[in-house]
Amino acid sequence: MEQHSLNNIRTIALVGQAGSGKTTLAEALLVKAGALPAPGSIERGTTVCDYTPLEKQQHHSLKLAVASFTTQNTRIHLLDAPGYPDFAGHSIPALAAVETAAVVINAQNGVEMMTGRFMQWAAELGLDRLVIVNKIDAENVNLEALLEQIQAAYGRECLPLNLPAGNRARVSDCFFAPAGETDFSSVKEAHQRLVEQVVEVDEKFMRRISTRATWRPRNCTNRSNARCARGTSSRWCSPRRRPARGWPSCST
Ligand SMILES: Nc1nc2c(ncn2[C@@H]2O[C@H](COP(=O)(O)OP(=O)(O)O)[C@@H](O)[C@H]2O)c(=O)[nH]1
Ligand SMILES: [Mg+2]
Repeated sequence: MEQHSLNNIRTIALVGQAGSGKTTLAEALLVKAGALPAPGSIERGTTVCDYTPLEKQQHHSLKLAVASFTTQNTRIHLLDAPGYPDFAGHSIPALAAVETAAVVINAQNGVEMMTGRFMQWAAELGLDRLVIVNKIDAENVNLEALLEQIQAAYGRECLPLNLPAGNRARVSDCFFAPAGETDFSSVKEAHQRLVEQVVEVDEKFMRRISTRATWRPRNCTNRSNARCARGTSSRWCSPRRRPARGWPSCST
C-alpha cells in the first residue's frame, strides 16, 4: 500500500447546493487521477459516491461518501456531501474532518442558499475555502456576472484561478501555468491579482517569487498604488518589509 507523509495528504469536502455537480465532479477527479477508467453517471446510477440503491434510484446523494486518489505524489481524500438541507446532518460533520471546504456553485443558478450556509460554516471552523464554479457548459450562464456576484457575497479576495475560454468550452489556467485566451478579463490580469494577493498573505511564497526576475507587483509605483503611497499594508512595499534585492521599493 502507498505510504504518504502527513505533508502529502489533503482532505477536501465537496459541499454546496444539491444539483451543483459535486458527485459528478468527484467522479471526474477520480478519472483524471487515474483511479477510475471512465466516469460513471448520475442518471445511470454508476457513480462511485452515490452507491446505495436509494441514491441510484433517486439520482442524488443522500449521505456522505469518501473517495481517495493520488495525484502528484499527494493523497487526496474527497468527502462528497449531500446538498439538500434535509441531509445537513450528513454534510456538516464532513467539515469537521477536512482542512479544505470546496464549495461547488451551479453556474446556472449562481449563489444559492446552501452555498451561503457552507461558506459560513466553513469560515466558522477556520477551514480553507475554495469556490468551484461548475456546469459552466450549461445554457444561460453568465460567468462574468457570476464572478461579480461571488465577490459581492464573499469579498473581492475571491479571485479566479481559472477563467473560461472558447465560449465556456474550456478554462485557461491563470495561476500555476498562466497562458491562453479567456472569455472575459485576461490571464495576465488574473495572474497578477492572484500573485499580489498570495504575496500579501504568504511570506514563504513571497520569498520564492522574489527571486524571479520576470514578475513585478502590478502598478507598484509611488503614484499609482494607493497602499504603497500610504506606506501601509502592502508587504513588498512597506519600508519594514522590504523584499529581497531586485524589487521595486515604494518607500524611496
Ligand atoms: N451540463 C452539466 N451538467 C452537469 C455537470 N456536472 C453535473 N451535471 C449534472 O447535474 C446533475 C446533478 O449532478 P450531481 O453530481 O448529482 O450534483 P450534486 O447534487 O451536487 O452531487 C446531474 O444530472 C449531472 O449529470 C456539468 O459540469 N455540466
Ligand atoms: Mg451528490
